[in-house]
Amino acid sequence: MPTVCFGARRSPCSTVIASLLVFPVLGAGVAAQSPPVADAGDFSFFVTGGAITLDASGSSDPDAGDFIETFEWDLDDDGNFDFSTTGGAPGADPVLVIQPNEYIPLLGVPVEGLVYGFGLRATDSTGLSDFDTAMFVFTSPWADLGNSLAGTNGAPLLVGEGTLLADDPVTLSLTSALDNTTAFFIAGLTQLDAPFKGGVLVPNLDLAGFPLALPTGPLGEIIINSTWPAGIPSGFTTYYQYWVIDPAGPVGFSASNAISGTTP
Ligand SMILES: [Ca+2]
Ligand SMILES: [Ca+2]
Repeated sequence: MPTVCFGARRSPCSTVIASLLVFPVLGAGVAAQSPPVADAGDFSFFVTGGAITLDASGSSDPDAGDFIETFEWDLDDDGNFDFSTTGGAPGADPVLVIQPNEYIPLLGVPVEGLVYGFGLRATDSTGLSDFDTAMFVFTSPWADLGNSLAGTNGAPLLVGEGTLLADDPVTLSLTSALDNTTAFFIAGLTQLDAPFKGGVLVPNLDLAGFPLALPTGPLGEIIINSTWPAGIPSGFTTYYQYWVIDPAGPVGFSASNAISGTTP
């Protein structure tokens, strides 16, 4: 066995060699911990008025036996974390559902189409942290399904407004219809998309009480203000369209675009 003394003049040399061999062994025993990797998730869309789901389940910790003990979220980008989960091995729950009454005080009523960034801090059991940002866009619960049929004043326009949360106000506005005529308001539970009087009838005739004959008045408008009923399950979609008695239409009718509303 070769003897290497690294110029040490102490004797015996073997003592020095033994010390050099011990250091790497001790080093392995106190291996440096690594911070976790925070992952705030992909770009997400949420319906205005609905709950948002913060999902950090893509986060991880590279150290064997270590785990992410705390997930913290900063929704209004003020540096203070507003929501958190914490827990011991195998780690904190990475998914957090935030209700509108929890996030509106921080964000205000969300602006549809605006991109929001929510900060995430993931901290492992040794206190090391990593940060990531989730990007969110709030979308309308209403969708424009098209299929208007032009009449005297062009294509009648139907617009839905409201969060579609229980007991919140909801408004359906028809404009650009022929004035002083009759319009048939159709609300359906399913989408029919059937050819009808030169156009397309979008809502199915499957809801009691419809079609509903209403006057367009001198302005060619019909504004319905109501309250969204309670008890409608999340993700439930309804469909709306007006058909207007109008001699300028291909078969004596014009039609509004159809819209759908989906409860958050
Ligand atoms: Ca770690
Ligand atoms: Ca905050």
